[in-house]
Amino acid sequence: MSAKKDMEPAGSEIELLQGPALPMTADAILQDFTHYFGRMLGRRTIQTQTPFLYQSVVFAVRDRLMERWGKTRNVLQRDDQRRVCYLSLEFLMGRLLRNALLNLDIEKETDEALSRIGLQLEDIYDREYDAGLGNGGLGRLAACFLDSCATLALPVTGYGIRYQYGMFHQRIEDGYQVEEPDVWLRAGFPWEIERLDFAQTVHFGGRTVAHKDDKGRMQYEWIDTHAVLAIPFDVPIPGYRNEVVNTLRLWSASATNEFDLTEFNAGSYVDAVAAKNAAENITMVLYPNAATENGQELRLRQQYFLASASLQDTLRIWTLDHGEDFSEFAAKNCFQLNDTHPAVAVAELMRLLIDRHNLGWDDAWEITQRTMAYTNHTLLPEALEQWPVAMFRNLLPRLLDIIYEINARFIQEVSQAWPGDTDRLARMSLIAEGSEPMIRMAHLAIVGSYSVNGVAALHSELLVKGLFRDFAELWPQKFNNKTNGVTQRRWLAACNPGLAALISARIGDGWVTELTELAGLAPLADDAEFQAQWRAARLPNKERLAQKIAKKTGVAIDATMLFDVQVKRIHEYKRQLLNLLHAVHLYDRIRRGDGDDLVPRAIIIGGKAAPGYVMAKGIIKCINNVARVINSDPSMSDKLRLVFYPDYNVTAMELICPAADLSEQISTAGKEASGTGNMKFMMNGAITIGTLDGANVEIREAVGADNFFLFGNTVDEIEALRGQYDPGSIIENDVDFKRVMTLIESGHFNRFEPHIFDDMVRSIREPSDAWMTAADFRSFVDAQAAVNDAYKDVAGWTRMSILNSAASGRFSTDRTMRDYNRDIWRLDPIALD
Ligand code: B0W
Repeated sequence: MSAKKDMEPAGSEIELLQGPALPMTADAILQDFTHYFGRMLGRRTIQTQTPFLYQSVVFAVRDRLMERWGKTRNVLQRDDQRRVCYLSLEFLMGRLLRNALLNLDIEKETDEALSRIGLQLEDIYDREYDAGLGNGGLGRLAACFLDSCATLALPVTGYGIRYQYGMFHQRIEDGYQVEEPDVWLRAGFPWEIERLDFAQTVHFGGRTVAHKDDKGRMQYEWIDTHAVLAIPFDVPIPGYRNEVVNTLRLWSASATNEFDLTEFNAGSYVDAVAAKNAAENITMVLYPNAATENGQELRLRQQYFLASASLQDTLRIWTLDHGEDFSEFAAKNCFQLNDTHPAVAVAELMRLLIDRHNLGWDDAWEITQRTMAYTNHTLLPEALEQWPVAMFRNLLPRLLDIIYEINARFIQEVSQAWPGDTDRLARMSLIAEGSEPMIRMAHLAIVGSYSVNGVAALHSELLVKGLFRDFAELWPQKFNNKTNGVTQRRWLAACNPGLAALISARIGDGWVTELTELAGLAPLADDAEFQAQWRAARLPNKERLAQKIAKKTGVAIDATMLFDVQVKRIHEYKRQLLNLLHAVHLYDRIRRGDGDDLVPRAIIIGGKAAPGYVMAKGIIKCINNVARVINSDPSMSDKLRLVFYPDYNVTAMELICPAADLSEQISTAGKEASGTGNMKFMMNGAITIGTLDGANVEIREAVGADNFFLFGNTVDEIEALRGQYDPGSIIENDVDFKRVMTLIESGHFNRFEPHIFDDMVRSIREPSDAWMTAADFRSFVDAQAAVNDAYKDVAGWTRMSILNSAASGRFSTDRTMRDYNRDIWRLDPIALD
């Protein structure tokens, strides 16, 4: 051990970590709660509407996390362990209190403490604001990863951005989505600790100058920049009952000087404050993932800000202990890039090592290539990031120099591997030439990384065969698959306590940390008594959701109906439209008196559309219009309900997934990289209706074809169809489809709003429709008919439900993280004393 192993500035360790730990009893929790509520927050009476009750509970819990957090950090420093920085522009954390109590094993004690003063823990949970620092699956995956890494005691630190405004709130007005800002920090975020002592400076703009040093080596300087301060806020990430507490470090931008004193003294107060605002804009708002928003300079600023601050932080920690000796750096550090969003880190690490730490190019490049690993999350061309070279030159001139140099050396390597293959060179180059040259961030990420992975087996295969084929031919060993997962602590234990208790009563609670133990449920799938208990455990979940829907939308749903659920971002490739066509088909059948064999069904759709995505917003409006017609038609009342669930988010999913019978995973094959909602539904006993896309393929393999409703064209069939696709004749030759289209096109659902659905309907009829909705209509409707029949057989359906849960073991992020660790990270677990 070296003399000083300290990530923090020198100072003697305070008593906190040496004295007796805080008791985990109801008495002690109540005492601490009272202290915070009365003494710190200055409250005298208990009013349930204030945020102070919730805050006081969090402070009492946070104290208990704090001790464990300190110990975890101490051990990390002592053991000088290899660690991973998970770099992500998104961490969709949701609420943290229930999860913290579960992992610390003090839910009962906290409940007891609060009930003594007449409070309900459930009400306190409801006071917590959902931390929505992400768009959807990619951000929620990062959050599930953190939970699993802490539970597996893996030294992984999340690095992200502390957006002032997270994912917007969605209100539905006259059927339309209206966006409202998410002011999630208004009442403070009591989990976070500001670490001003670890602030970093990040530079933008200016220019580079080169000169030779006294040894004749070229030195580069980036000068005349605008500097912005990056201030870290740390959030504790507790492992499940293992005393580990990892860290999520979120950066907030601030002006380096509160404001420019020269300008201030010269009398231009406004200009002085403007500079401060420009700096703070960087972390103001999360981009709501829209192709139309791509290319925004502010977004590039966010990406660089995250990459630079996080790398500087890592180098700060490194040099505390190792000085300027980087020989072991790559053995002790790994940076996992969550998609290309933080990929500029490849060039930034080069810059820091060369310009700041005086390494030569080759040494710096070896370190970079040995520390960076890249995860791809999408094949959609519009999501593949490219930045204009001109923008880089203005904003990050030194980084552009470095990217050009990386590219020059890379092109050299390619031309040696394939002499004379200029097409391939152009395809693989980091720069897309053209009237406006662009930097291909995915290529930068691949070239700079030792590992490139996709997020489900099919997706990884398509990457290697298609999008990244040239690279996979050059470096086959870099490419691998890591199928996504979800944490069963949040997505079963916490959100479905009734079912969780039933499962634990039968097979023990080992599944909470080893999800494959759910396989022990399979032998019970035909047991009539267990089946009855299974249904009895799920029914209150459906009632709870029905109540919430009634409150939010005014639509009454009976809990015995088939709950048919599709919740996810609204996107054409996810095909909410196909779901809607089926709803209209059912409506049409019932209207015609052809609905006698239909089981009562509630179709529930939820999700946000990017504010600039016109078609997606049109789809929301259309769902709402169809819903209004269906729900106000008395002949539908006990047969069919359609609801749009507003403001879908993590907290909503915690209510929704335990209540779903049918999980809609109906994307065009080849478009959904993995999906993770599909896994949450499965775990909670919903049965999937889905295409062979993303992780659906593996879900079906795990549960067996008999317990999955498959439909639709495969990836190969979709590709073969392109060019000869004729939706017009498909519609013409299918009476059901034709009726559905006629109803919609006749204005039945938009009597007083003429033409509002024209573009949407036209997209279905277009031979160029990339999502091929019409191609899968018939098989979707047939699969739904099979669902209908299966639901009538109560025992048969329950059996399938149990078998789905039982087969979900593979879809835990505990497994995903073990896979990453085995193949990419190679971390030792934190060895707490
Ligand atoms: C997210 C955000 C942005 C952006 O802000 O520009 C661009 C792309 C994404 C994104 N999200 N790309 N892929 C995803 C989703 O990631 C999850 C987790 O791996 C997958 O389950 C989904 O299939 C994928 O769509």
